[in-house]
Amino acid sequence: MSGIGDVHRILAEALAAVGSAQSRPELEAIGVKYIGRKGEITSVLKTLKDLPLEERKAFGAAANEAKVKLETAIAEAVQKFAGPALDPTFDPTLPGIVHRLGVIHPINKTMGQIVASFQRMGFAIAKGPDIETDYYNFEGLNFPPDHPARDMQDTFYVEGGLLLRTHTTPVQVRTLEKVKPPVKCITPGKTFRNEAISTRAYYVFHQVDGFLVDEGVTMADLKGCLVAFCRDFFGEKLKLRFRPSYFPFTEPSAEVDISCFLCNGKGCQLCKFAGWLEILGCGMIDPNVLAKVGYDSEKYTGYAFGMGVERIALLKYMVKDIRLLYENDIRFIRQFL
Ligand code: 2NL
Repeated sequence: MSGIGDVHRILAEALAAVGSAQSRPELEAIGVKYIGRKGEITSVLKTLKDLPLEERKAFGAAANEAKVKLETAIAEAVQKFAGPALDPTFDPTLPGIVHRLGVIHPINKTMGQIVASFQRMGFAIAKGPDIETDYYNFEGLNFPPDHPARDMQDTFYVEGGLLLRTHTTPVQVRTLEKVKPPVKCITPGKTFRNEAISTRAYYVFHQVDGFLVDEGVTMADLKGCLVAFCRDFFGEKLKLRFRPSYFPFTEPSAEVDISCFLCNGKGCQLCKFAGWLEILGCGMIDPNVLAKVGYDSEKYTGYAFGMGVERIALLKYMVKDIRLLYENDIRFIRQFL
């Protein structure tokens, strides 16, 4: 036989269990134990019919109240273990946001291809500072003191008699000073010239210079190397033309033209109907330059070359204005996948 005291005791016990429950299944089990079909409170309610009428009322009310209290307590506790509410505005059937891959900038891409081509021919890579001394940029490269390229018009001078290198050739002088021949190396990098900006010129640009110094190096070695590079880079069927030219640091000097890869030399917009495209400058390193880095210029000879990366990129991708390479308009850059 149960009394109201029993109901209160069972309810207190059940509420304590709810309070310490750690999961939904635990709460469900508590529900079954106390208010399920064979639960303790349910059983108590089943004994009502055996009680005298006067007691039945009060006892029934107490047991029902206990049942409701426990139901409410369980319902509240279940909330604690419920997952986050679903956002009613979220539509899982919508297509996802596509994060497009970036692309390599056309200048870096072109420079990487030039560098890779020379690496395949066994050239090492050397790097050097963007800010240079007059010695490495000019003096060591046999620039006469009154050479126009030293003019304030072309060179950005910075504090302390230093300057922004106008070519990457100073790195070659630094390299030659450090190592003994045979040396075979290229110097890719940024260069700076104080020039008016136009469709063809910008005050920052990139250059890949290269040289080889050893005993018995001749102009034929230079030709072989550059023919191999141009055919590798622009196409196997190219013709090359070596035109005599002048650089303070090479003697003899030449400029290399390739037959236009677009029209095969017939003449078109790209080659301005000349059939030829000017690609790079080169020559045999002036013995004065070799002597300045401490080499016996009777024993060693070397060839050297240099090319502007932007110039080659503009030709290769048929871009009409160099400024497009520096504006970084993502719609332009994305085309160079
Ligand atoms: C051009 C022409 C050139 C070189 C760069 C060089 C390197 C050494 C000694 C002598 Cl170690 N010269 N480099 C030679 C001839 C031409 O560049 O038009 N560059 C954009």
